[in-house]
Amino acid sequence: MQMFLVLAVIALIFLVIFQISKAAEYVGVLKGENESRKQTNKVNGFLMLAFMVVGLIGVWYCNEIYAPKTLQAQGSASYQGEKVDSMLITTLVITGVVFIITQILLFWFAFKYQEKEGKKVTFFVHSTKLEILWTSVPVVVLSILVVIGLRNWMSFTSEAPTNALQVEVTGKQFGWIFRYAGKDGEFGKKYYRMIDASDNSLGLIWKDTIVNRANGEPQQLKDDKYSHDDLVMEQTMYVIKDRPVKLIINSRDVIHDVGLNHFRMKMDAVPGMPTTMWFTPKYTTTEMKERTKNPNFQYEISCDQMCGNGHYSMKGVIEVVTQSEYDAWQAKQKPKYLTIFPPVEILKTDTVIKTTIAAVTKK
Ligand SMILES: [Cu+2]
Repeated sequence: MQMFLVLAVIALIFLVIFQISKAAEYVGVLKGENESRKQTNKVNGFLMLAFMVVGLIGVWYCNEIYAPKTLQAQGSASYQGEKVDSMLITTLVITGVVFIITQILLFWFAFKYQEKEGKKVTFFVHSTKLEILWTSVPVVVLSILVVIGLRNWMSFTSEAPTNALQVEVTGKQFGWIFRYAGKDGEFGKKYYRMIDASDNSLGLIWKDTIVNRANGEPQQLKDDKYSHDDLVMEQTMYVIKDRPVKLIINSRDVIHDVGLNHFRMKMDAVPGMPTTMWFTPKYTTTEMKERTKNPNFQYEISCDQMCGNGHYSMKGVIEVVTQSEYDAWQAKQKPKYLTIFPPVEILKTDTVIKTTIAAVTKK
């Protein structure tokens, strides 16, 4: 309803402008061409001022309505993201001030210096001082912004703190695969030719095997013990409040992009070229539900790179929990390796039971 009213007001304003210009045209016909031009000139001058006032009010009004609906209003959910927010605010304040000053000057000049009887235009060709001024000021201001940006970028992509939780994130058409190093703290090796959609989505080398290279030559792969306790899961990633998390980002097919809007983080997932970034979550998911007053709140991992026809469906969930909740969750997880290759003892017990049953049935 509100939107309809806004559109109706805009349509009415245009109608009024149209009617005024029509009326001016008729006046012109009656008064003669020269007189009419002077009249139109005056009307246009006033319209410029009106457009400026309406436009600036519109900018302020849209900001009032839409700003609270953006993620900006929630605040950053990571400590590093606060720096991103402060950069955004600084840039918006600088460009906002420049925008308002230039727009006011633009429309005010159009009104003030309209054609008038006996008024002559100043002939002004060049001013070196002015050129230097309006080149150097933006150069200095933009350089400062870029340097601050680079410094922050380098800190998010530099070596993570030693206590950081490491999570490997792999993008695929269309979803996310997360891997934790398990108890040994080391990620097992993987090889893309080992990828099997049914039980080895990352291509972990967890048995001695021979695969064919792209050129057809056989290649011997050696079982990597570190892969045996790796935890592999899809769609939901667990991270810990107040503990840095380092993401090691890969892609299994095309270029994806790990977009973490609540944490103000983003990084491309490039096939064959792992990228990294780290951040420290500030609020647990439960705390965020209270902060946003939204019981269904979820931290989202989205794909920020058009990657195919299912791109829109690449929504993953991040659960930010406390250290104890994380430990409890981790204790419940079973490494994928154990599902594919059940421990020998179980097999043995299973065989004993089967033999006993067979023996009993025989009797
Ligand atoms: Cu994608």
